[in-house]
Amino acid sequence: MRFLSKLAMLAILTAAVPAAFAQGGGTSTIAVEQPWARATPAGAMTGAVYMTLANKTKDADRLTAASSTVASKVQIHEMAVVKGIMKMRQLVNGLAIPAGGSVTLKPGGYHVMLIGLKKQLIAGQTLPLTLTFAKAGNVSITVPIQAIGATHAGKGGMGMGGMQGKKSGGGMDSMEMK
Ligand SMILES: [Cu+2]
Repeated sequence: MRFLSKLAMLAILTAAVPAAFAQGGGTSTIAVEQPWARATPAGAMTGAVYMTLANKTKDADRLTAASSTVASKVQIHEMAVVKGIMKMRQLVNGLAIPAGGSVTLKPGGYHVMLIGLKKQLIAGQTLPLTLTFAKAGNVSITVPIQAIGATHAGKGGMGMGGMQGKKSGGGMDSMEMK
C-alpha cells in the first residue's frame, strides 16, 4: 500500500506544478528547456538532440527512454573521452536528474541519440520527441533543428560526421554498453 500512497502523492505534486513549466507536457514535473537537434547531412542514419532537463520537485527523477517518429530507435547516450578517444555509450539505466537540480545534454556530453533516421534533419524544421521519465511520465516536445555546425556549448568538433565514423567502425549495436 505504500506504493499506492506514493503514487497518490505524486499525483498531487504533479497537479500542483503549473503547465507552463513543461513544453507540451501539461502535467510533467520535469521542465525541458531549450531543446535542439543538430541538422544531418543527406544519408546520415543517426542524429542527436540536446536540451536541459530541470527537475522542479524534491524527488530525484530519471530519464529512462525516448521515442520519435523520425527515428526507428531512440537511446540516451553519454559521450566521454576514454584514453584520449571520444566514445559514446548508451546509458542503459537512464539519466538521473537530481531533485531540484538540472542536467544539460550538450555536444560532447549527454545526448538523446536518434538511430535509424527516417528522414534528413533539416535546419529550420522541427522534430517530435517524447521523453519518458521514471516519475514524471511522458513529456512530448517539439525540437527545433539547427545548422550542422551549431553548438550551444561553444565548442564544436563532435559533428555528425564523427558519429558516422563511429558507426562504420563497428556499428551502433556493437557499442560498448554500461
Ligand atoms: Cu550517441
